[in-house]
Amino acid sequence: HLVASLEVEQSYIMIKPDGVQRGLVGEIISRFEKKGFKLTGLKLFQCPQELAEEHYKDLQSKPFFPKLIQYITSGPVVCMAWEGVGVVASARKLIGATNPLQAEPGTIRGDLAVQTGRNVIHGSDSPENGKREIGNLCCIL
Ligand code: 3AN
Repeated sequence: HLVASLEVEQSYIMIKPDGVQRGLVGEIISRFEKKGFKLTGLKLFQCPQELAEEHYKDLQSKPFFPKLIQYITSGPVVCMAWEGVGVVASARKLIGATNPLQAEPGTIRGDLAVQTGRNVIHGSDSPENGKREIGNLCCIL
């Protein structure tokens, strides 16, 4: 359970191919803007296989890993860096639970998604991973 810190942090937020395809980019950016976070990088990007595997390397041994890589590389994603006090934990709250059926109404996944395998958005799970993920994708931001 992530507790919001008082530090200025950066979170890597990525709108997945289903979110882009469904026209949810504006709606999602708007939620982060209205909350009060600062957008410090943004790019539409077609993720190559190798970078997708690096991004999700902690999930390599999971049975759904091949499907996850296939999904994330299936179309363009919107890569973003968002900055602010406690942004990592706060973004996770705005995003909601991994399984959209368990995500609370009012959250992005709770309002806009149904399936875990099509859950619209990614957000860093720690400030360290925020740095790592933005670093990995820095070439593209
Ligand atoms: P979150 O995205 O909420 O941080 P993680 O890091 O556990 O969740 O999982 C990363 C991604 O892997 C999820 N966003 C989802 O797309 C996929 N995933 C996680 N668990 C499952 C599952 N049981 N079946 C299919 N895909 C999954």
